[in-house]
Amino acid sequence: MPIRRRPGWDLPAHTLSPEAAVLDRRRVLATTAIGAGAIAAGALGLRAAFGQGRDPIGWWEAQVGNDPTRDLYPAARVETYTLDRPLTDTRETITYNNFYEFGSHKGIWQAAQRLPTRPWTVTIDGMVATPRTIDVDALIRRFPLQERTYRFRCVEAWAMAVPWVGFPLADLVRWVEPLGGARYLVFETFQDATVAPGFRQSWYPWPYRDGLTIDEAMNELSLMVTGVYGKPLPPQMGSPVRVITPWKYGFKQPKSIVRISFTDRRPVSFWETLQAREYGFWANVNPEVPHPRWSQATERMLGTGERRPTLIWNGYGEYVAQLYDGLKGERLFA
Ligand SMILES: Nc1nc2c(c(=O)[nH]1)N[C@H]1C(S)=C(S)[C@@H](COP(=O)(O)O)O[C@H]1N2
Ligand SMILES: [Mo]
Repeated sequence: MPIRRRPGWDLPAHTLSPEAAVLDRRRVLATTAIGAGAIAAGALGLRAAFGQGRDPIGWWEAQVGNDPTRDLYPAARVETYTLDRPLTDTRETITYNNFYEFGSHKGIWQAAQRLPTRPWTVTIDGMVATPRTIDVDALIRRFPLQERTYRFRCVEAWAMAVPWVGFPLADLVRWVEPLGGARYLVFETFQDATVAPGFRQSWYPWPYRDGLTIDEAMNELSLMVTGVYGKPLPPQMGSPVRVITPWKYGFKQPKSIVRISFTDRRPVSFWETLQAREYGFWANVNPEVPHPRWSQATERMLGTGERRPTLIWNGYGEYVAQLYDGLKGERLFA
């Protein structure tokens, strides 16, 4: 049985995400010995390096000035994907994040500034015609970038509406030519304990990973995201490249990807490894299937706090419902 418990480094309870509350007692006790000191040291180093209280937008603009792909922005907007709600305020989006590598709370934007996003390579391996490792700038320049406005829904019931910039994941899949038997692809996040304190929290099954079926990856909605709000991604949002599948809960959408593997076996994700009873493979947004610990009927918009009814498939059923026709017996929620 999972229990809700406050870890030893004593975050205010309201900043601790429900996703983090899956830890069992043994793991929680282990943190007090090692975790607290390591995290405190990381935070101090950061304050020394960057100074306190800098404006998140200012940080971002400074990074954009050094980004080798900045000439690709802003990208042309594809008008097909319309929203039923206003875009979420930029500052809210870039300062309220889940990125457990940098801490199991929402306020990691400053800690994430330590992520060295260049040089950066992405390895594409497993069941593909030609496994390869590609420089991320070459990857980003390989496919035309476009802007799309999408709804985003975290399994914790907060939501936002975001203008992402990226290229269709289908373009990448076609380029790498999966072998006939390949059925899934798995995204893996960077893992470097010298830049992110979360890796010292050894009860997490690092690196962060999650996967999709090839059919899901080929769906027109699936986007390899390199930017947001007309600029390259800030580190806290998964720079230099992440994946976005807007009909799925946020945890299915790994950030700062270093590897994409093609396989014939269904992968077990980071969250599924931690708590299979709560987080499964499909993780499609569904207001009628509660999380074991809370309802999914409504969501809270970042910034405004507005409560809205959650939409089945997060409102993208016309694009994706047919992907799941043969799977009615499976848990299609989390
Ligand atoms: N590498 C990595 N990717 C991740 C996560 C994470 O902790 N690490 N959290 C996921 C979860 S739970 C959510 S809700 C989204 C949050 O994305 P955002 O912070 O850019 O809004 O990132 C997802 N991708
Ligand atoms: Mo999430």
